Amino acid sequence: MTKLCVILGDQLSLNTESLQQIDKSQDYVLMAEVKSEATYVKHHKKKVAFVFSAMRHFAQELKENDYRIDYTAYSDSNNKGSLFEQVKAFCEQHPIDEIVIAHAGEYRLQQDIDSWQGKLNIEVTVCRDNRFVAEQSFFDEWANGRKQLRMEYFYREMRRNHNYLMEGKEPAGGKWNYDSQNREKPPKDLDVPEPTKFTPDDITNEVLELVAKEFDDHFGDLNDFHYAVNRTQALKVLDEFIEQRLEHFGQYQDAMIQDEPWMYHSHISFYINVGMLSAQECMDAAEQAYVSGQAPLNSVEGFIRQILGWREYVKGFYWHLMPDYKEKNYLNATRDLPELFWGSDTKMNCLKQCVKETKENAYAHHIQRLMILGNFALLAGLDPEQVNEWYLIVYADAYEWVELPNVSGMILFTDGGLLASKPYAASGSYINKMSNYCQHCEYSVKEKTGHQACPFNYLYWDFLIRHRDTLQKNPRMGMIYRTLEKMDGKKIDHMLDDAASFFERLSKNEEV
Ligand code: FAD
Ligand code: DLZ
Ligand code: SF4
Repeated sequence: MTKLCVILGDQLSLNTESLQQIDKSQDYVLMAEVKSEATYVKHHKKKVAFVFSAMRHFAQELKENDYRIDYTAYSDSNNKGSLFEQVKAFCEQHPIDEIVIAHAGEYRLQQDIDSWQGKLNIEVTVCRDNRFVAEQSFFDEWANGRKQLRMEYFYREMRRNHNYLMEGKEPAGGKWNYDSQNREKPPKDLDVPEPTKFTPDDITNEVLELVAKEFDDHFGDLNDFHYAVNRTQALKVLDEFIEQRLEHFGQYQDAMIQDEPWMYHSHISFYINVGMLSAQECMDAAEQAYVSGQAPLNSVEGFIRQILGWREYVKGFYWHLMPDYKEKNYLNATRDLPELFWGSDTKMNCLKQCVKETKENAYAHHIQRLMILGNFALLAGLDPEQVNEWYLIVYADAYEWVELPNVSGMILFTDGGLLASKPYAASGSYINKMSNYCQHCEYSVKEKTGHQACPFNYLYWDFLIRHRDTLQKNPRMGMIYRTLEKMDGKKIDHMLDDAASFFERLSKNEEV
């Protein structure tokens, strides 16, 4: 009885469930860099480079651990172009009785895997995806019968069940959530630590050459590649985060500073999403820093909430609601994604900075993704399909299970309130409060109408007016609609005119 274990590019852990099912003295492991996965969307160059290099390093680790590994590189002459064809070719040459694979992270690929058994006439066993703390059935049971799926309540159950930051049955410090202490405006002289960087080794350099040649037409810069590509390096990123950044993580979680793309965030999403780091070890390290007095509770709780709360929640949410969730468009948004998302000129400094950093790093931190890029996509009524594709392309941590709920549910409100209780819409004053972008902008954040006015100001009101019938019944939007009622009619007309002219220029891809 010989088994073939297939390891996907985001399953790079010796603890992957499928590896536990095989006997390494006689079974095989297959990994392949394939065109179908590398181009189903035109991933950022740095994302492809990161995944390929991480895959090659993991294959080396498997070899060192005596696994019989069949690795197909992108340019190999026997590369068949898709995972299925690669597996099929292997099974034609070897007597394979069973294929084992851990559940894929994306619906489209899992659908494909589900068809392999019928097509190959070989038993295919799909194992649990143990990159997550909770089983899918836990989320499904929690979600069944609820009209709204609020992360906060899911998170509390996860804290209790997995005993993170608990003092008996009570949350550490008496509160579940310390976000009220976590929204500080960044001070002028903040000295943000440098991110952990690595010099590319021979394997990475070879991959960088390959990507430069084969993926030249993909978005993104390839130069200055400094990411971790193996577990030892990823652990160093985690350690340095705990030592240098965690203390201020909560305090500056929502802050943005010009030319500071990394801030006090952990930069572990690339690694945790490909299995190089486990969710548990990241949270354990943070909790330990709290216990030893190295980091305050507001930071540690905030960090653990992102992983035990948000990360687990969006994964459960995705599998609970796919495939229908992808089709939702509650606000009937249809505008094409403008060229400025791909780096064409814009006078809006906050957008310019976030797109520039995204292009350079295949990374932007949460509040840039949510309150600058996402807020603009929401206010401008951009087509959800195009916005989702953009986010899936540009970030090196993007896989549909995490990208789709964040984009459709959190920023675009396509589900009408299943994930978020209200749209995350904001005017320029929020951006001015949480960043110093406005100080470097050609627009004036203080002006509400006219050529100099910050577009976020009139687009915000235009959005609220455009969707008044749908949104004003939302209890959390009542106050803002009451403010609108009291606004001067002429001022409203002026803002609507400004928004119309902005959209006209945007649709012609003129500089805005
Ligand atoms: P930190 O701020 O240090 O947070 C720690 C960890 O918590 C992250 O590494 C991540 O694993 C987890 N986390 C934090 N927020 C979220 C969240 N909202 N959902 C799920 N996990 C979370 N994250 C991705 O991993 N892939 C994506 O494709 C992705 N797309 C996003 C799209 C939008 C519109 C928004 C608003 C958020 C998106 N996020 C995504 C969530 C979040 O922005 C990133 O996880 C985070 O910026 C990664 O950087 P970090 O590791 O420095 O995170
Ligand atoms: C993201 C990615 C890329 C760029 N390339 C490959 C690849 O060549 N081979 C592979 O097995 N996986 C790759 N991946 C990761 C997959 O796209 C990922 O496993 C699915 O999207 C499911 O999450
Ligand atoms: Fe962005 Fe408006 Fe501030 Fe300019 S003024 S940076 S467009 S929020």
